Amino acid sequence: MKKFTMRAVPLLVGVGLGLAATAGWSAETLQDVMKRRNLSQQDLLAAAKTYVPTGKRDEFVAFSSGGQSGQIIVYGIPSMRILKYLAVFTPEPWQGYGFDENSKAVLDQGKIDGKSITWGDTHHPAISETQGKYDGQFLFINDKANPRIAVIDLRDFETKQIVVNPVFKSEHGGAFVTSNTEYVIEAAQYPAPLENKKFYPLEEMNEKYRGGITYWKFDRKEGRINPKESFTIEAPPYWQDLSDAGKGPSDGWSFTNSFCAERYVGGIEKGRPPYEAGCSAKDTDYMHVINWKKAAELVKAGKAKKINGHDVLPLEVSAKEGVLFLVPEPKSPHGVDVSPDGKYIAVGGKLDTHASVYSFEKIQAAIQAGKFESKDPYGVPVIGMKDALHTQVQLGLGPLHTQYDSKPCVAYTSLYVDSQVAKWDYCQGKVLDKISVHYNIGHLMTMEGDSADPKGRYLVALNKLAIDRFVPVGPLHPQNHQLIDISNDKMQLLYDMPLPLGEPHYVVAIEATKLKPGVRYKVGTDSRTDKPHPGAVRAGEETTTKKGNKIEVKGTLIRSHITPETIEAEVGDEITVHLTNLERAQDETHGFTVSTYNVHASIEPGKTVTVKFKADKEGVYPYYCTEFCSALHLEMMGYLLVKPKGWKPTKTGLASQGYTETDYKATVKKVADTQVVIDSVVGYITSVNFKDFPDVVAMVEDATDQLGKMKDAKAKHEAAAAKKDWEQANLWAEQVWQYQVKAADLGLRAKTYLEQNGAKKVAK
Ligand code: RUQ
Ligand code: CUA
Repeated sequence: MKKFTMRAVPLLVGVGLGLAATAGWSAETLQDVMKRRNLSQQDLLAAAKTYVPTGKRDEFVAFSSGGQSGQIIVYGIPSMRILKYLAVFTPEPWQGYGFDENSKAVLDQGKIDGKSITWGDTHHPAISETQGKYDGQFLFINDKANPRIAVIDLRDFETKQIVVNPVFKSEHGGAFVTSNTEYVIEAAQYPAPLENKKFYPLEEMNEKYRGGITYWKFDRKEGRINPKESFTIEAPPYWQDLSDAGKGPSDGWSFTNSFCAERYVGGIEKGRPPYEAGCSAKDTDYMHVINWKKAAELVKAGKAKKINGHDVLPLEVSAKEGVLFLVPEPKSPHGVDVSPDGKYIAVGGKLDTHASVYSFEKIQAAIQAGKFESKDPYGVPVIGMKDALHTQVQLGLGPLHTQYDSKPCVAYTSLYVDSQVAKWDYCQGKVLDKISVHYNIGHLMTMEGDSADPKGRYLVALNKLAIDRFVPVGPLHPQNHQLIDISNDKMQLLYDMPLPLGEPHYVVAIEATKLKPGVRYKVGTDSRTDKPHPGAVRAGEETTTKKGNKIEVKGTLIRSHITPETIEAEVGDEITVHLTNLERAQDETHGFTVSTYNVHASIEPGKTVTVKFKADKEGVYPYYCTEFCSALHLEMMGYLLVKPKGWKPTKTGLASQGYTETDYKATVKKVADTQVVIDSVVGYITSVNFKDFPDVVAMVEDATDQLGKMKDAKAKHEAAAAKKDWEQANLWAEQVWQYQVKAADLGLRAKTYLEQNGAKKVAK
């Protein structure tokens, strides 16, 4: 290897000793622990099934809706350890989301009628699919309250795009993707006029209010939704609820259920029975069966009308051209889930005891034969329930959502009222097992269980209520996700996981090995656009420029300093700071904030981020790095000096530290001693096959960088010493030592890594 003359630091080397004296506690046996903690054999078995030993990783990664937090919660299965919150619709300070300019631009895409909306009611995450199987590239999630869809790139787990639905006022049946992620489906919930900012009275519900299903075109290469090629299918003012896309034989079709097909209008203040009474009065509602491929062709052929500048396929066209069909579903349906082979569609009815399994083949046969039992008031053909049903299975009270097992014909359905999960055979139509959950389960989720290739193994019950399961934390309880082992005939409850961030509605879980996120960006990347950031600079190219009252800083971050260390401004100046993290080592993120100016950024290795603010008050404002990034992290700071207009300095030069020749010599000796230790670490690293470990290579590169800077500082202290300027000489010698410290920090981490990962000796 190149000149890698590292010198470690006594302070870092001494740490490894001194822990050996504590071996005494391992004397307790398993039996002792069971007794002391009052654990049963069952508990132990459950623990063994969920425990992921220190240093090991989970088999699956779950992406949970964050409910009202507007975020996504990422956790591992089976450990149920939370790994990250993904900032989506809501500002999140750790990630700088909504506090730096680049992420603000993403949040701003979600403005509605010019208004910033800083929260979301997220319901359904969806992982991108290829041929119906999770491919681990992208994640989508909807916002029910403010009809929007967000796109998250799983290369860096960052939100890249928010699109606002141009015609809905609320939505629920999204995000669901088609088999090859051609489209992301989003269905409305509460009917409203499709035209924006247009009033019609409730009396005109039947004529002027509409539902719909939007098909957002996804451009996989760009990693973004293309709104121009997206369209909406106008639907009757039934309350569209959930959706799912067909796959295999049903690819090209999608299914959206609905409730309140009564089109009931409540109004208790006018003496009318409430919505809940009127909306569930009839025995059936309608599943919408949609030929989206045909719809896309019709839109291309110019059959859509523009509403709010967006293509909407009119109801008459869909009814006439064979795009939209309805099939009755039992009482207040909820959940519509296509089987892995694409042949069946399971629907739960909140006020029914059955799950209804529809056959796609039968639906097609009825359509082909033109066999319809009626038309709805909008002229949409209705297929008879009997002509579409494969089977109905009595499961229990309040069946909602269904997920599939890796075993053929096996499905799981949540029973809200019974607080149970039913395991059943949807081919034969029989119940196989039931298990109680705590309490009032909404969605449930099996591993990749809504894809064409479910993995079985585990099921998570997303319980709406936790009640008594956890240590009380006040009237607002956490949610309870319960992990259930489904690998055997009988289901086994393994673990309760409190989720303290909104009400998660749905979760999707993918095999961890399918995710391949990066650990750093190409230097100078704007992560929100995936393009080179115009404010990026390399080491030594940092600039601060002032034009009129605009100050622009192009700075860098590397352990342990921010360049520049001073920003001078006058009251009223507008300050833009672009910062590039120059680190290559994994996990060396720096943060950046300026006291009392409400800006913050998280700058991961390679990233460039911009913060902007107006220096509207005179004073002295420290800025600093907010991530504990090295032993000298606390020194990673600088001052923003905001001077009054026309201010003139009265004093020049800084106070002397009073360093003498003795101080300088002591520092030089410290540097020499440190070098000896560094050399031994370098000796070790270069004696093994460190080049086979990319993480170590990155650390070595960073350490080499640090050491590369020593030369300049050394020249400076020697030149100052020659002039007997002991102050400058000592300080520059100290700086040499700082570079050593940082290099040693990396070197020791690399050494530990190599020792723990079985590095082998190599011939020199
Ligand atoms: S919901 S509990 Cu998916 Cu919004 Cu069913
Ligand atoms: Cu960088 Cu702390």
